Amino acid sequence: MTTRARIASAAYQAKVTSADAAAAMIGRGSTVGMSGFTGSGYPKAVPQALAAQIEAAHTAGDPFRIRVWTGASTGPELDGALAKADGIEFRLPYNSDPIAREKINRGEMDYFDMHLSQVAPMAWEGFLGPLDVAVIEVAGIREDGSLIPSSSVGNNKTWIDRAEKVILEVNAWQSEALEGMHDIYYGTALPPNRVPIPLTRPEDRIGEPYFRCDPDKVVAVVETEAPDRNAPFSPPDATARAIAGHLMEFFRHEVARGRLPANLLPLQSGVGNIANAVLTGLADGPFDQLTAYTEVLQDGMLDLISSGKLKMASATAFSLSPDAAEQLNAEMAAFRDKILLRPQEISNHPEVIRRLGCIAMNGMIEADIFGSVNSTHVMGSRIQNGIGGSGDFARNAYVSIFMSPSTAKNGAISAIVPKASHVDHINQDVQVIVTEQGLADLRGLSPRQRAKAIIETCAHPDYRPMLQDYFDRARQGSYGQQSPTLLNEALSWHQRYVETGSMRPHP
Ligand code: 0RQ
Repeated sequence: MTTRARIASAAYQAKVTSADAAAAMIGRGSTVGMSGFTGSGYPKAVPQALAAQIEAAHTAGDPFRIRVWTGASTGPELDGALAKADGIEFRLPYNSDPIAREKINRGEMDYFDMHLSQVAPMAWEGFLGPLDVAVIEVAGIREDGSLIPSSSVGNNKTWIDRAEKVILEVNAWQSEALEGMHDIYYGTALPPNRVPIPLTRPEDRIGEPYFRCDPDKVVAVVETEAPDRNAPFSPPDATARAIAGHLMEFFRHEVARGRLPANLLPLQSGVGNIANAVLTGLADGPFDQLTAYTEVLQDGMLDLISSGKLKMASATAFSLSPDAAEQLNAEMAAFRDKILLRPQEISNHPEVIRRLGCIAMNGMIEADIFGSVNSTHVMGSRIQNGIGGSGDFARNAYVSIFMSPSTAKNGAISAIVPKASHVDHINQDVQVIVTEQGLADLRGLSPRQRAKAIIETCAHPDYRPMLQDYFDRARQGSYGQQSPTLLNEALSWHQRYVETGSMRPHP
């Protein structure tokens, strides 16, 4: 079907224009809410046209920048292009683009890294300020003017409702069979009028398949035919397979003890290669009739659905390698009754996560010996991505799991440290830590017991004696003995890395 045929409403057809003309409608210094979540469903043409206009303005000596809000990370045509043009003054709520990351870490771009479930409520509460323009990718426009969502939902409902002007990109690359896969809930309200979210099973439909949109606000419709762009996953290596193996053993054990049902509980799986490897482990494991209540659907989730092991998955976005995205597009109809895409305030809603009892599995940069986790800041100051949805899930999960290789940078850095250089997840929100060395079940353990379990089970053998020696001395010299810590020495582990590129003792 051509892009034009995807625009069934005559009123919207009359608004079709070029990406350049649409970008020119975005005023200098505007706050722009764009669609997009983990490399899917982001606008591809207008941001690039806007980046070119910003570059020209810089060259002409009359520069301007905009403020960009999204669902989560986007693609090179949005964050990459705008950051390269030095066009972003302020960014929320998540970024994984390397050019934008550099600008943020050089102090040239302000970045508000936030819990993804809180973005839409905070926008409605008015704390984020006004929203001038929404730029939203859709898969089509229906005759009645309602919008068929694209490969991510994210915060689109909120941006469309809150923005003064709306620009739509209709992308013919997106599968037409996406229609019907979305569940857009319009029942949220601000306190004191907030009501319970009526969702008790991952498969429950509580909303409608389309976005409502006031046609008077739509100032431009732009036609595109361009793929979502995501990096491919690397095949699971020995480390990832070992982590997956420890987790499978843990699940088997929990089922045998009657602490988890035989088909487990709704799975949440974070971003990255390790998370994807765990899903591959589940495909080869003994568990059937699985469900997922998660944020993003990676290649491994689709494989689990195809193999019949996963009954259904609820998320807010796809996050697929290019091959998996093309394959899904070709086979979308077969997945339609097994996948639901929801707004991120629902996919990540603490109330729902707690009710369903999700098994949360997220990556980390480092954990300290008491189980506090750093997901965001390398050496406590340099942001990698952001907290994303990991906090929404970790605090409210039935079991909250964090996983990582036990070392980074070819063994020069230990992922288990005396004290995390930045804390995203306090030890009370971290119940299980797993590295390729082993899995530490921290539930019900005191800080001193946790330290013993983490050092003995998760730390790499190269670092275990150093950590044990440190902890033994902290058991003597610490100010208090609830969480024994030698403050200066604990942080010197990170200092050592800054000075020599390694956490090993100075030569
Ligand atoms: O750096 O790219 O320069 O080589 O950090 O690390 O090993 O590629 O790991 O892709 O699994 O990401 C926590 C970042 C892990 C991710 C994090 C360096 C390492 C590499 C990336 P290089 P890897 P992963 C729901 C869940 C927060 C959001 C979240 C993340 C780079 O999981 O962003 O959970 N989580 N969302 O070398 C120094 C260490 C290091 C280190 C790793 N200890 N010290 N550098 N690195 N550990 C989904 C969403 O919310 C969207």
